Amino acid sequence: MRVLIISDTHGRDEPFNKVIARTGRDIDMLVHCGDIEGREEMYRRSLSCPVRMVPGNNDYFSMMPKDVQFEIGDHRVWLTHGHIYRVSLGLEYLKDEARARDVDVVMFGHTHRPVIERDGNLTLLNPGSLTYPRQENRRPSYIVMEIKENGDTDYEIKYL
Ligand SMILES: [Mn+2]
Repeated sequence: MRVLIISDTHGRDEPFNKVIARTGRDIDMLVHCGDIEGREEMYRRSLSCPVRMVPGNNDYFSMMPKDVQFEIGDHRVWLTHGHIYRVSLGLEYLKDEARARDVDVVMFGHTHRPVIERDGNLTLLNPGSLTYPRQENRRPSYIVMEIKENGDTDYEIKYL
Protein backbone atom coordinates (compact mmCIF):
# COMPACT_ATOMS: atom_id res chain seq x y z
CA MET A 1 0.00 0.00 0.00
CA ARG A 2 1.37 3.37 -1.03
CA VAL A 3 0.33 6.70 0.48
CA LEU A 4 1.29 10.02 -1.10
CA ILE A 5 1.61 12.85 1.44
CA ILE A 6 1.79 16.45 0.26
CA SER A 7 1.29 19.90 1.79
CA ASP A 8 1.31 23.65 1.34
CA THR A 9 0.53 23.71 -2.36
CA HIS A 10 -0.99 27.20 -2.01
CA GLY A 11 -3.25 27.06 -5.05
CA ARG A 12 -0.74 25.76 -7.56
CA ASP A 13 -1.30 22.46 -9.38
CA GLU A 14 1.84 22.05 -11.52
CA PRO A 15 4.13 20.63 -8.82
CA PHE A 16 1.49 18.04 -7.92
CA ASN A 17 1.14 17.08 -11.58
CA LYS A 18 4.90 16.56 -11.70
CA VAL A 19 4.73 14.36 -8.61
CA ILE A 20 2.04 12.19 -10.22
CA ALA A 21 4.04 12.00 -13.44
CA ARG A 22 6.90 10.66 -11.37
CA THR A 23 5.11 8.33 -8.93
CA GLY A 24 2.44 7.08 -11.34
CA ARG A 25 -1.23 6.88 -10.43
CA ASP A 26 -0.89 3.64 -8.50
CA ILE A 27 -1.50 5.35 -5.15
CA ASP A 28 -3.80 4.00 -2.45
CA MET A 29 -4.35 7.19 -0.47
CA LEU A 30 -3.60 10.87 -0.99
CA VAL A 31 -3.05 13.05 2.10
CA HIS A 32 -2.89 16.86 1.92
CA CYS A 33 -1.73 18.57 5.13
CA GLY A 34 -3.27 21.96 4.37
CA ASP A 35 -2.82 25.33 2.71
CA ILE A 36 -4.69 24.06 -0.32
CA GLU A 37 -6.14 27.42 -1.38
CA GLY A 38 -9.21 26.50 -3.34
CA ARG A 39 -7.95 23.35 -5.05
CA GLU A 40 -9.72 20.84 -2.78
CA GLU A 41 -11.98 19.51 -5.55
CA MET A 42 -9.04 19.10 -7.91
CA TYR A 43 -7.27 16.90 -5.34
CA ARG A 44 -10.44 14.95 -4.60
CA ARG A 45 -10.82 14.11 -8.28
CA SER A 46 -7.15 13.73 -9.18
CA LEU A 47 -6.74 10.06 -8.33
CA SER A 48 -9.14 7.18 -7.86
CA CYS A 49 -8.23 6.67 -4.21
CA PRO A 50 -9.38 8.01 -0.83
CA VAL A 51 -8.23 11.58 -0.13
CA ARG A 52 -7.69 13.04 3.35
CA MET A 53 -7.29 16.80 3.78
CA VAL A 54 -7.31 19.45 6.47
CA PRO A 55 -7.41 23.23 6.05
CA GLY A 56 -4.29 25.29 6.67
CA ASN A 57 -3.99 28.78 8.14
CA ASN A 58 -4.48 30.17 4.61
CA ASP A 59 -7.66 28.19 3.90
CA TYR A 60 -9.80 30.88 5.54
CA PHE A 61 -13.17 29.82 4.17
CA SER A 62 -12.79 26.08 4.50
CA MET A 63 -15.53 24.22 6.36
CA MET A 64 -13.42 21.09 6.73
CA PRO A 65 -12.50 19.97 10.26
CA LYS A 66 -9.06 21.17 11.35
CA ASP A 67 -8.08 17.78 12.73
CA VAL A 68 -8.88 14.34 11.38
CA GLN A 69 -8.00 10.87 12.58
CA PHE A 70 -8.07 7.76 10.43
CA GLU A 71 -6.32 4.46 9.96
CA ILE A 72 -3.81 3.33 7.39
CA GLY A 73 -3.18 -0.38 7.71
CA ASP A 74 -2.41 -0.90 11.40
CA HIS A 75 -1.44 2.75 11.91
CA ARG A 76 -3.56 5.23 13.80
CA VAL A 77 -3.02 8.55 12.04
CA TRP A 78 -3.74 12.11 13.11
CA LEU A 79 -3.68 14.78 10.40
CA THR A 80 -3.56 18.50 11.21
CA HIS A 81 -1.92 21.49 9.53
CA GLY A 82 0.11 22.26 12.66
CA HIS A 83 -0.19 26.04 13.12
CA ILE A 84 -2.58 25.54 16.06
CA TYR A 85 0.15 23.48 17.75
CA ARG A 86 2.84 26.06 17.00
CA VAL A 87 4.98 23.70 14.94
CA SER A 88 7.13 26.60 13.74
CA LEU A 89 8.54 26.79 17.28
CA GLY A 90 9.08 23.05 17.77
CA LEU A 91 7.15 19.80 17.89
CA GLU A 92 6.48 19.48 21.64
CA TYR A 93 2.81 20.57 21.57
CA LEU A 94 2.22 18.34 18.57
CA LYS A 95 3.80 15.35 20.33
CA ASP A 96 1.81 15.95 23.52
CA GLU A 97 -1.45 16.08 21.58
CA ALA A 98 -0.50 13.00 19.50
CA ARG A 99 0.13 11.04 22.70
CA ALA A 100 -3.16 12.27 24.21
CA ARG A 101 -4.91 11.05 21.06
CA ASP A 102 -3.08 7.71 21.23
CA VAL A 103 -1.99 7.78 17.58
CA ASP A 104 1.30 6.47 16.24
CA VAL A 105 1.60 8.68 13.16
CA VAL A 106 1.14 12.47 12.92
CA MET A 107 1.01 14.19 9.54
CA PHE A 108 1.37 17.97 9.47
CA GLY A 109 2.66 20.83 7.33
CA HIS A 110 2.90 24.59 7.81
CA THR A 111 6.68 24.93 8.19
CA HIS A 112 7.40 24.20 4.50
CA ARG A 113 10.32 22.04 5.68
CA PRO A 114 10.19 18.26 5.26
CA VAL A 115 10.56 16.17 8.42
CA ILE A 116 10.51 12.49 9.29
CA GLU A 117 11.05 12.15 13.02
CA ARG A 118 10.63 9.16 15.28
CA ASP A 119 10.11 9.67 19.00
CA GLY A 120 9.39 6.40 20.81
CA ASN A 121 6.37 4.84 19.15
CA LEU A 122 5.42 8.08 17.46
CA THR A 123 6.33 9.01 13.87
CA LEU A 124 5.99 12.65 12.84
CA LEU A 125 5.77 13.41 9.13
CA ASN A 126 5.88 16.75 7.39
CA PRO A 127 6.14 16.49 3.60
CA GLY A 128 7.34 20.09 3.24
CA SER A 129 5.85 22.34 0.56
CA LEU A 130 5.36 21.53 -3.11
CA THR A 131 5.16 25.24 -3.94
CA TYR A 132 7.24 27.31 -1.50
CA PRO A 133 9.99 25.10 -0.01
CA ARG A 134 11.95 26.74 2.81
CA GLN A 135 14.52 24.08 3.69
CA GLU A 136 18.12 24.55 2.66
CA ASN A 137 18.02 22.99 -0.82
CA ARG A 138 14.72 24.80 -1.65
CA ARG A 139 13.40 21.89 -3.66
CA PRO A 140 9.69 21.05 -3.63
CA SER A 141 9.21 17.98 -1.45
CA TYR A 142 6.69 15.27 -0.59
CA ILE A 143 6.63 11.99 1.33
CA VAL A 144 5.83 8.51 0.11
CA MET A 145 4.67 6.09 2.82
CA GLU A 146 4.86 2.45 1.83
CA ILE A 147 3.30 -0.35 3.89
CA LYS A 148 4.61 -3.76 2.99
CA GLU A 149 2.76 -7.09 3.13
CA ASN A 150 4.30 -7.88 6.53
CA GLY A 151 3.16 -4.53 7.94
CA ASP A 152 6.59 -2.89 7.93
CA THR A 153 6.30 0.75 6.94
CA ASP A 154 8.82 2.87 5.09
CA TYR A 155 8.73 6.65 4.86
CA GLU A 156 10.77 8.61 2.36
CA ILE A 157 11.15 12.31 1.64
CA LYS A 158 11.29 12.87 -2.11
CA TYR A 159 12.26 16.03 -3.99
CA LEU A 160 11.11 17.37 -7.34
MN1 LIG B 1 1.77 27.19 4.00
